[in-house]
Amino acid sequence: MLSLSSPLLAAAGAAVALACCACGKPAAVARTGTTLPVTLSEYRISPQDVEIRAGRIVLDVHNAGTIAHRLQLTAARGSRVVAASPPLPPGQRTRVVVTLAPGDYLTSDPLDRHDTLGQRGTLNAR
Ligand SMILES: [Cu+2]
Repeated sequence: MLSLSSPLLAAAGAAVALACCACGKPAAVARTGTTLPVTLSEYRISPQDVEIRAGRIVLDVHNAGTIAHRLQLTAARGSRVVAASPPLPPGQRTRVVVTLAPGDYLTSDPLDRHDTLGQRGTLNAR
């Protein structure tokens, strides 16, 4: 009978932990408060995966890149666009106010298909 202290069990535990780390996906950033700073750059949205409280949210969008970018927020189910910023020149910022029901959303920059180059992420409102 395997005891909890057995080296085999310890090895199995380590293998599971390694497998989790290997997936490489950082845990979603949890944000409190109603303002979410979002930084756009070539070709990234930061934070990429974020959890925030549902309700009225101010997306404080800053283009830290060297080309124009914009932010689009889409409902994960049914892909309805719930909020979007205008295209922002490099260095510019804008605030987008949106009221989010609890649920999953996708962030992306559809400008010149930047989303296909990796400029996308997830937002979970809970
Ligand atoms: Cu972009």
